[in-house]
Amino acid sequence: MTTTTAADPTTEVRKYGLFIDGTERPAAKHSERANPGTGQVVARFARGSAEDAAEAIAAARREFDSGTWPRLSGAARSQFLHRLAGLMRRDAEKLAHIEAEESGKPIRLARGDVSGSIGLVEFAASLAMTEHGAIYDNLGEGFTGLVTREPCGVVGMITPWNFPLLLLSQKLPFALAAGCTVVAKPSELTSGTTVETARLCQEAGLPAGVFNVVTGSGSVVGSALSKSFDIDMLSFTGSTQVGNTISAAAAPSAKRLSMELGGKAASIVFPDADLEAATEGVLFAVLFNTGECCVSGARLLVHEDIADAFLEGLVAKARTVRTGQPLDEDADLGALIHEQHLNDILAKVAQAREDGATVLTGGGRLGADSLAGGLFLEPTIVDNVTPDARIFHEEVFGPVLTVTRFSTVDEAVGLANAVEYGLANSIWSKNIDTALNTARRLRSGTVWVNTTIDGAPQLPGGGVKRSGYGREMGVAGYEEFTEVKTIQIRTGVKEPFFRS
Ligand code: TAP
Repeated sequence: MTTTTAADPTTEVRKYGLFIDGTERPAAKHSERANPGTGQVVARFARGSAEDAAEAIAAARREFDSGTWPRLSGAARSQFLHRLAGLMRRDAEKLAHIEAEESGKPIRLARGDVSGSIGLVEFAASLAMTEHGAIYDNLGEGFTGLVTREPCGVVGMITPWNFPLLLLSQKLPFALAAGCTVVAKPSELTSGTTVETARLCQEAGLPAGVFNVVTGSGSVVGSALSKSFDIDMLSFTGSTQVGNTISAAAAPSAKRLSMELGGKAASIVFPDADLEAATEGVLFAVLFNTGECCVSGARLLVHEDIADAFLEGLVAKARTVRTGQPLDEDADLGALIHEQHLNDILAKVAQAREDGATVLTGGGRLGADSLAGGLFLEPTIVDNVTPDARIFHEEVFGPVLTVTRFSTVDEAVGLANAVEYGLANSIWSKNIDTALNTARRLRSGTVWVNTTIDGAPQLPGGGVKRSGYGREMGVAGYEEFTEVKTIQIRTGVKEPFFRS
């Protein structure tokens, strides 16, 4: 493993307000965010109150109930989304810079997040034009059924810190395409690009009150959104624990929920895989976004016949990965989100050792030279992890790969499915029977075959089991933000029920 030199630390502190009803304004309190690689303060966010949240909800409610947005044609909403995509493209480098500095991710990845987000906005623009209801004209003479799709109303969006812009973009453009109005609450640590998006929406001509952002803590602002009776749907991405708190808080209002929660994905390597591609893929799966990724391939399940040789190659490659400051153009891995998280990861690795695992490489903090003072962790591979070890089940959310061997397809499927999560898994095999039969038996919302952490705006993603429910992206992601209404029409005279 090598480390790269520090990149440009000359950053002005960016100041963000609350974005409510078309106006950006300061709050009574604020918080500061430091770049986790350098410790330098890069942003100042408004800390919204429950009253601020109520004001934003009222604006979104008014716009949904009597504003123009839900009543516009799909073509008009599509045009707006295309304008938004154009502005995001204009500001792409700025957005990537903010994303890297606030979250600690390498700038190269942040650029990918921004272009992925633009792709989602453009895809949502196409759905605004093309999605429509259905007519049943085969119900017999004089009876016609219209199945319409209406926007589901005011949507609350609560998002985490690992992909601030991308995860917002898996929700916002689809909700806007459907005609919903929105109140978003980003993570307190990485709120910059969400407020930037509100600014761009306004520049693109979105009416005031359609998209509101209330930054601040989950326990205040997030909780206010969860409990509100004026919000029709809550779309949440984050931990299973907070998701459960939100579900309970939302229950009295019976609002619709979409829950994108934690994960513990497996990379399953069969002996007939392209082992070079699998080595790159397994490492990418666990180290992508420094392991702070819900679909991170945190568990390697490898066939016992090839395990030793495969691990030798994997460890050698892991040692060449470049960890660097977020703005370093050459960094593959960046900084972790906060100190407590880094310490939690180290504690989980220590617990794994106590449970009998062997650390093959990594396992420690990095802090030499340009990384001094930053929150950096070595890429870590932990062998001999049995299914009863805690680290086999718990989300680590860092650059830590566990290794477990299997001998049959049944055993591989059993191990992959043995965790409470079900977000994604990857299979490495050149045998179509093995690959497809295994894919069909895995309990996860996504399965990748001979690829990993891949995707396209057309392809939905989401979880099963404790990874949540609901889908984002694709047509399914758009439909989440719609309500089905059936209109039944009798023409002519219907035979009477009453005889007199
Ligand atoms: P969480 O701690 O769950 O926080 C997510 C969001 O919920 C933040 O905006 C947070 O606000 C807010 N929140 C906290 N307490 C709340 C409450 N009582 N009521 C309402 N909102 C509340 O997650 P995180 O640490 O930011 O992100 C990591 C987690 O997200 C991992 O478990 C990961 O697997 C999951 N994740 C899942 C997916 C998908 S697609 N399934 C994608 C990415 C991440 P503050 O933190 O600002 O207070």
